[in-house]
Amino acid sequence: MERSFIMIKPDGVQRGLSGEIIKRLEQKGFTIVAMKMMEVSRELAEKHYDVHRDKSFFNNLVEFITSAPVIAMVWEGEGVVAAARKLIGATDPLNAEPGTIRGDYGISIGRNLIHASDAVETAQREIALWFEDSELISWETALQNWIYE
Ligand code: IDP
Ligand code: MG
Repeated sequence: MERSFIMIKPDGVQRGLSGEIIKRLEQKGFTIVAMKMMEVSRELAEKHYDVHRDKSFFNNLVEFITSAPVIAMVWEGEGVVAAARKLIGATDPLNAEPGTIRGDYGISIGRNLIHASDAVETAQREIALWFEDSELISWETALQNWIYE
């Protein structure tokens, strides 16, 4: 079953939107495989955003992600990587559609509330970066047959 790395960023936690964000993923039918609240080290933040290392916003991004606690999660379900990106909306909240998390709750690109892996291979890299294998809980919801045909 497909998995995605999803993180509620410091602004999402501070604004009390963690429950709302988790609720949206949960109600879609996806399941939580791992979840931890944590303070992010500079080293981890830089590895996570390595692809953006040469961008002008890289330093601000790392500063921000390490500035206050985040909630790091792994979610599971059919097509969860692409579906989570849709639920989250465009990177710039002002361009994100209403009904998406960023579209409903954000304004600034540097305060867009949530991260989600952008591809299945990225998800595998990010999950391995943020979690030990022993932290991932394999389980099947009793609602399986009511969510999947
Ligand atoms: P994504 O989070 O939608 O995948 P990416 O392009 O991977 O977007 O960028 C990672 C994060 O870097 C974004 O979520 C956003 O917080 C920040 N970011 C991206 N582009 C800009 C920018 O132009 N200015 C400031 N921050 C940016
Ligand atoms: Mg990205």
